Amino acid sequence: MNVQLRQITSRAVIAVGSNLGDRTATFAAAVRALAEADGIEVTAISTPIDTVAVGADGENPAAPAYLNAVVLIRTTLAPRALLAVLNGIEHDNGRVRAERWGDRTLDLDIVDYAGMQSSAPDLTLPHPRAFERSFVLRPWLEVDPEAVLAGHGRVADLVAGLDTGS
Ligand code: A4P
Ligand code: MG
Repeated sequence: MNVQLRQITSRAVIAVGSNLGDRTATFAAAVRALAEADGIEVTAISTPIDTVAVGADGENPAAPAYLNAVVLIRTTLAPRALLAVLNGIEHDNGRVRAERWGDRTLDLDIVDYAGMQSSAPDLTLPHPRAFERSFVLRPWLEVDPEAVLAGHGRVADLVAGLDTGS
């Protein structure tokens, strides 16, 4: 009997951030690496935007500015396997983990994985700060006007809330 097994494909949203080195080249290398990774298909790439660095105390214009973007993917990888691939791409692009929220050549976060919700510290889903981050929500809305952030609602509404401060 010839049983064909189809691998389950999930949609995920990756946030890309860079505020050290040649940010544009790093962004391009990261997208290329994602597209070439086994089990990942890139389906959309937002326009990269220049953003003021956000630290624990809010916006910090003294820190190097970020290039931020969102990449939509379809993947056959489970969430932690996907995170391991992202960490490998960060490492290949010179990421050194010195301090939390510190400046970095490349940060790749999983914003959403198939609407899954998890509070595990090593992989919190959706990303716990995505709902309040303009530099995640606006690029995501650009590539998916119907996007929904699990537990928080429509991304379009979250962006509108940022605009009005509500
Ligand atoms: N981790 C848990 N959940 C996730 C997830 N959904 N995606 C764990 C990715 N990683 C997740 O991450 C720290 C730990 O989070 C990892 O062990 C991972 O297992 P990290 O990348 O080593 O360190 P980090 O990026 O400094 O920490 P974190 O908490 O991801 O920082 P944030 O919240 O992402 O903030 N300002 C602007 N304008 N633009 C930015 O992109 N980014 C940050 C980083 C701060 N300010 C920024 C920006
Ligand atoms: Mg990170």
